[in-house]
Amino acid sequence: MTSRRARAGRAGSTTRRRVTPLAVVMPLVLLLGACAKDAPQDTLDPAGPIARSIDNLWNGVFLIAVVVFVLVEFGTLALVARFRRRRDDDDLPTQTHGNPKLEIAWTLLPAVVLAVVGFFTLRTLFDINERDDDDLTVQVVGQQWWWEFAYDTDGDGDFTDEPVLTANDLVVPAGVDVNLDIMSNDVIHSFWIPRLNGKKDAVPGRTHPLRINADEPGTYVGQCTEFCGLSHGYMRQRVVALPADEFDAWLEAQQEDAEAPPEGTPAAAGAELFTTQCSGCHLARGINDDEFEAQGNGEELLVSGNAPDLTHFASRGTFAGAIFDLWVDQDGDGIVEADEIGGELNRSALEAWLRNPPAEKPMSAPHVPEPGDDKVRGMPNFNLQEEPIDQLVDFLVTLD
Ligand code: HEC
Ligand SMILES: [Cu+2]
Repeated sequence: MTSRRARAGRAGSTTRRRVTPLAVVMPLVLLLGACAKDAPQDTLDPAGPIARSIDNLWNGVFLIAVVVFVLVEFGTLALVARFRRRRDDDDLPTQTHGNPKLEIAWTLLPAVVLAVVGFFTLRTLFDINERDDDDLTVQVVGQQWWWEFAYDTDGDGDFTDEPVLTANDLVVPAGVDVNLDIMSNDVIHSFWIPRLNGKKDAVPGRTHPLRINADEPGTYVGQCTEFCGLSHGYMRQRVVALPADEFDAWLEAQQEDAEAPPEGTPAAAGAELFTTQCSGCHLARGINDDEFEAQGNGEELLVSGNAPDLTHFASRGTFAGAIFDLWVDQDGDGIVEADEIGGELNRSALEAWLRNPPAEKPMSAPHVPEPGDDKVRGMPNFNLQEEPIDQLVDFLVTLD
């Protein structure tokens, strides 16, 4: 006959056996995860002066925290060991109440430590937020689920009189401060490029300033860090820092209109399709200006009132919230860098996007919208056939 206790004992030991590997594996996974090499979104690996001053502050605060932790933990352990109950001794230790000297000390000491930390934190905060209005300013607009960047090229504080409007890739000159004015068209998002600065929320109806500065030309990745609905996990952003002369050339080129593809080519057929099917939301300047305006600039169809400007679509490294590579990542480091843009087209990804966008990236855009319908979030499925998809892709890559 098995007693209840024996059964309970067996059950207990099986749970224990199941729990033990998990208890070992979980901390190990965390520990190993923290050891990741080549992690592109590493705040502890700052790539510019602003991120570096945050890192310096963090190092100091961490050091203080380690000292406090060691003192408190080892102090507690020492006291436990010293006053533990001994086998032959059932007496309580001498009971005391209060020790003014000790209590004053452990009130004052933390206050002093916090005041020191607070001083350096505030100093860093003021330091990294000080901006010079003569620096290039870019308006950053978060929306479900991608970022738009508008450039104030003449420095007059207005972003709408400039035709420089792009998405996903925030192109900046390397080695100088760039001001960002961060906003949102729908819900709260948060802009973060960990190697260049801290996070800043994008809140509808407000403009939040941020500054970035990248020492070296390169591509710095980040992601939206405020839950913003269905595809929040598929909302990324990149900063592409270029040498000054390349940046100037980029800025010039972005101001040009797109050129219509030569007549009779598949790309020309694509442009035609684009004008009829896509003008409700997307503009390619020089291609569908009139239709875009007539069909409501995206405002009639979209909750955010806005879809990516495609005038220079092919000059970007990624698309759809920087989730998909537009060009093949030649060196296999997981990031399409400036010198890989315009190389080998990642054609299958772009075709898949046009075949059924909500299947590639979850979006609440279930059907082909008409003006007057409920507004949609994201790009709907147009049930396009393979031939028009090919033609559209041929057209889209001419938009460089
Ligand atoms: C109802 C509005 C709407 C229509 C119509 C529409 N799109 Fe889109 N499109 C969007 C939105 C919104 C996004 C951004 C989706 C995201 O990244 O989450 C997008 C993204 C894209 C992108 C990626 C752009 C980038 O830089 O990230 C391409 C390319 C594109 N659309 C092509 C097309 C083509 C071609 C058509 C016509 C067949 C079309 N779209 C019609 C709303 C629309
Ligand atoms: Cu977001």
